[in-house]
Amino acid sequence: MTAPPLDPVRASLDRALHALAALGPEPAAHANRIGAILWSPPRIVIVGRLKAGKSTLVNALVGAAVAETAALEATSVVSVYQDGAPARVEAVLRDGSRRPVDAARGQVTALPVPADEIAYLHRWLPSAAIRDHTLVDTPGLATLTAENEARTRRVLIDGFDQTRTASVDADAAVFLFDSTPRADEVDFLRQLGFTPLTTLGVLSRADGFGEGALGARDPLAHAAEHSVALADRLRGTVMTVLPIAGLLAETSHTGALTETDARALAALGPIAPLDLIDLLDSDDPAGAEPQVRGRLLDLLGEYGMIHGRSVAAGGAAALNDWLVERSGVPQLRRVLAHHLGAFAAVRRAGRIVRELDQLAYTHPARDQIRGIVDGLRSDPALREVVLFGHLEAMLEADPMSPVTDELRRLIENPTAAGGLGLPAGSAADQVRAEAQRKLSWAHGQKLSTATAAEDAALVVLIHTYGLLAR
Ligand SMILES: Nc1nc2c(ncn2[C@@H]2O[C@H](COP(=O)(O)OP(=O)(O)O)[C@@H](O)[C@H]2O)c(=O)[nH]1
Ligand SMILES: [Mg+2]
Repeated sequence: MTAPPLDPVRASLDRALHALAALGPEPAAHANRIGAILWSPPRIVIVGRLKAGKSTLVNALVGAAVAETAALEATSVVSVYQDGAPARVEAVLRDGSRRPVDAARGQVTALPVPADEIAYLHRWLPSAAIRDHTLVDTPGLATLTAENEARTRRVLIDGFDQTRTASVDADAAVFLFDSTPRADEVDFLRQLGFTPLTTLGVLSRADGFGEGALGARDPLAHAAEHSVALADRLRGTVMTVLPIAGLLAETSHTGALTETDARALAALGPIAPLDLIDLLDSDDPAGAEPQVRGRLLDLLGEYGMIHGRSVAAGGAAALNDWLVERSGVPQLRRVLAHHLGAFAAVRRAGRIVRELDQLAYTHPARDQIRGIVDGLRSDPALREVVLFGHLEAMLEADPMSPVTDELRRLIENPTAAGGLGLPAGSAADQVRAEAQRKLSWAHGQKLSTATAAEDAALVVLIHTYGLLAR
């Protein structure tokens, strides 16, 4: 087996770390520590209110029922899901020490110490679905329990630079809400320090959206429409909003559905939707035994039961395919792989540059380390990483500045024309002229910058436009 080729960003960072290690045994120890960040997959944290459907979505993405969704003790602590064999669970305590945790088929039934002594549960399971990014399930914010919120904050914010060992170090976030997110949820998300490029919005429980399964409108279509409006309204917070029915995906992706289930569902076919819902609350054995109907409801929800009946006549495999398609999860996976995951990797690379920067200030070999960092910053392979760092700083300092928009467009559009706001396929001389125009604009801005972040960002913009103008 040969190792996959390094992408250019990682290759550059790897070279820089080797140069650092060559400075002596002590710098080599730092290189090893920073290298561990480089070689572990980016972490994507799932945040949202209690009962928003976070753990259900984690199960769907992992393809196994590993995240507890019942009101167990384990639902109140942060869990980190990482690809690895053998499947096992460790509790990382707040002092950084680790304890093994009993887990039967991945499910944690009891914690080895009280929940507030635990920073997070570290769970390994062999799953290709989490090979490229580690998933972090959180207990949920606000409402109901102030304690859960403190636990989520502790790991994600305070834990971030204070207790490095116990911190989760997430690179991107999936933000779940089941209608319109509340102001306090959006605030919390901003405090986590993610940018719109590293935050994906999910309109969860889309199968029950609006008037629900019995309403005049199809809830999934209604949710899709609402998602577009929300994406526009939350443009400063999320990259986009996707409607997701996590329950349907959990059932189909974990292989829970049997041929018996499909037959039982199909047998309910002749019953009118309203009568079917009434029947779910009664002991009447019509169509199927109450406990069979209860199981179907747990697996499919009201929407899946009402609309899945005709599909179920074609068997469990057909029903499974229908659930996958209706859930919206294939689309979510694509965004995770190509957009959110990609920006998470960019952000992680930026963290490595910042770690090196820190050393260049504090280490006795600061001059050599400064040389290594300067080399990285001017490396064309790291152009996006450097721009991204400035975008993060600008979103913090002055999100409304036109400089922020310029940075965002350059990062989101890999082509020269797109980065300058020109249509794809613009002629080379048009691209040069536009770059020249923006160069003059940036020089003008540089005369009266509002913040230090803007001043630093303009230096990089001027350099970038200068390259494009040639
Ligand atoms: N109908 C429906 N129910 C869902 C969906 N996602 C989650 N649920 C249910 O909502 C409840 C809370 O889900 P859970 O994933 O534990 O929420 P968490 O607190 O955010 O982790 C569970 O009973 C789930 O079965 C969904 O997409 N559709
Ligand atoms: Mg949960």
